Amino acid sequence: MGILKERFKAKADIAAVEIKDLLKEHGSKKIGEVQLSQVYQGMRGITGLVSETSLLDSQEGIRFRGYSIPELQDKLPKAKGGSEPLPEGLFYLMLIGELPTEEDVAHISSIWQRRSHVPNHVFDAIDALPVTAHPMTMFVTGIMALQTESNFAKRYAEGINKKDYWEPVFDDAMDLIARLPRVAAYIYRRKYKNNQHIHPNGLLDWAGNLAHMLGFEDESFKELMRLYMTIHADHEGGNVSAHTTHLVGSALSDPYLSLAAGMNGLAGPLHGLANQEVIKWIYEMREQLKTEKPSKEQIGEYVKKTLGEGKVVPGYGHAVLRKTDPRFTAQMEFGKKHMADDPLVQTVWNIYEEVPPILQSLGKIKNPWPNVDAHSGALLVHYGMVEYEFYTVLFGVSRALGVLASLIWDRALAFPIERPKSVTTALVKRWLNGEDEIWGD
Ligand code: CMX
Repeated sequence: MGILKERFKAKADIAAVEIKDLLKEHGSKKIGEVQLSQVYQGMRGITGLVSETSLLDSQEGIRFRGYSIPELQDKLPKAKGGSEPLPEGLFYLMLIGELPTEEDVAHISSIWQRRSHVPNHVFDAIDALPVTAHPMTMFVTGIMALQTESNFAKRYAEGINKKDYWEPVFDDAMDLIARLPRVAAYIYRRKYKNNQHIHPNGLLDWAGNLAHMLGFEDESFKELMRLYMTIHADHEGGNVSAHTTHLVGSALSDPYLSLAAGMNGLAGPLHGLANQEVIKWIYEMREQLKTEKPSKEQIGEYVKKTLGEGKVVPGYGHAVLRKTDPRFTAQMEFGKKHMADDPLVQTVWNIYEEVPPILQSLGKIKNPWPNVDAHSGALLVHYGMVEYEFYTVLFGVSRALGVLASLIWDRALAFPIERPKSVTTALVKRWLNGEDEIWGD
C-alpha cells in the first residue's frame, strides 16, 4: 500500500469508530423538521447527507476541512515561483483532513503523472462523436470509455469483501483524476485546434500540465488553472454534481460510472454549465448593444430585458449562499492582479454592481449575489480561451477532486445505498385531510 493510502486508512479507521459510537449514543436525536414546501421544492435546507471534504456556510462560503479559500491560498504549497495553491494539496487536505507538506504534494503530483496514461479506445470513443457534439458530451463519453479500467468493477466481479471496497475505489479515484486532464485537453484540441494534440509534460504539476496540454504556456495561465482547479473542486455534498456522484456510488456503481453521472448533472445550465452561459450572455449583450464595453446603465437595461423574457441571469443566485461567493472574489482578485484593464473583466465587475439591486428588487430571489460562474469565463477569454462551450469541462476536471475524495470516504465509512422516501400528491392530500399518514420509512 502507498503512503497516501496508508495514511487515509488510518484516518478512516478512526473516523469509522467515532461515527459508530456517535450513532450508538445519539442516533435517534432529531436534526430538524421537514416542511411540506421543502419536500416539493428541491429538498432545500434538509440536512440529509454527510460529506466530509467541505462545508458550506450561507454567509461565509465554502470551507475545505475548515479552511477558507484565502486560507488555502496562504497555506497550501505552491508551484515554484507561483503564488496560487496547487490542487494536489487541496486533494490531500480533503482526503486526509490535514494540511499537506511540500513533500506530500510532490508525492501526489508524481502519482498522478505515473497514472495518467489514457488508453487509445477512449480517444476513439470521443472521436466517434461528431465534432459538433458539446464538449461535456465528449467528456462524459471519455469517462465512460475509461470505465474499462475500473479496479473496483473487477474486484467486485471477483467477489471482494465489503470491508475492502474503499481500496479499489481509492485506486480508481487516483487513476481517474490523473487521466482527466488528458481527456479534457484532447477534447479541446480536437474540437477547436484542428485535432493537433500536445504531449503531456511530466515535469509539470497536475494543473500546470493541463494548461500545457490545452496549449497555453503563459505562466499566469498556469497559475489561473491552479487557482481554478482548487476553487471549483468541492462545495459540500448537496449540490447536483456531488450529490449525484455520491448517490450513484451508493449503489456500488464504480467511480467511473459515478463520476460520469455527476458530470451529467454538472452539464445543466443551473449548475456548472452556467459558466458558459455567463460568457454567452455577455457576448450577446455586447452584440446587441454594438459595444465592447457596455455602460452600467446599458447593463441594467439588458438585465431587465433578460428577466422580462423569463430567463435567469446566469452566474447570479445560489441555493445555499446568501452573500457574494468567495470563489467569485478569489477570481476577482486574480483579475485585479493579472488583467485589471481587460474590458471583458471590467464588464464582469460592472455587472456585479448592476445585477444584485435589480434581482433584489424582484423580491423573490433569495440570493442576488454572484456565484463562481459569474467570473471564471472572463479570465479564460483574457488568455485566448474564447470557446465558452468548453468551460464546464474545466469545472468538471476540478470537481472530480472533491467528489472522488468524498466517494473514497463514502466506501471507507460503509455508507449504505441512498434511498429517501417519496410521496404522491394524492397521499399528501389524504394526509392533510387526516385520512392517511406520511410514513418516515
Ligand atoms: N436570475 C433570475 N431569476 C432567478 C435567479 C437569477 N439569477 N436566481 C433565482 N431566480 C429565481 C428562481 O428562478 C425562482 O423563480 P420562480 O419562483 O419563478 O421559480 C426564484 O428566483 C427563487 O429562487 P431561489 O430560491 O432564489 O433560487 P434556487 O435555490 O431555486 O436556485 C439557482 C438557485 C442557482 C439555480 C438560481 O439562483 C439560478 O438559476 N441562477 C442562475 C444560474 C446559475 O448561475 N447557476 C450556477 C450556480 C452555481 C453552480 O452550481 O455552478
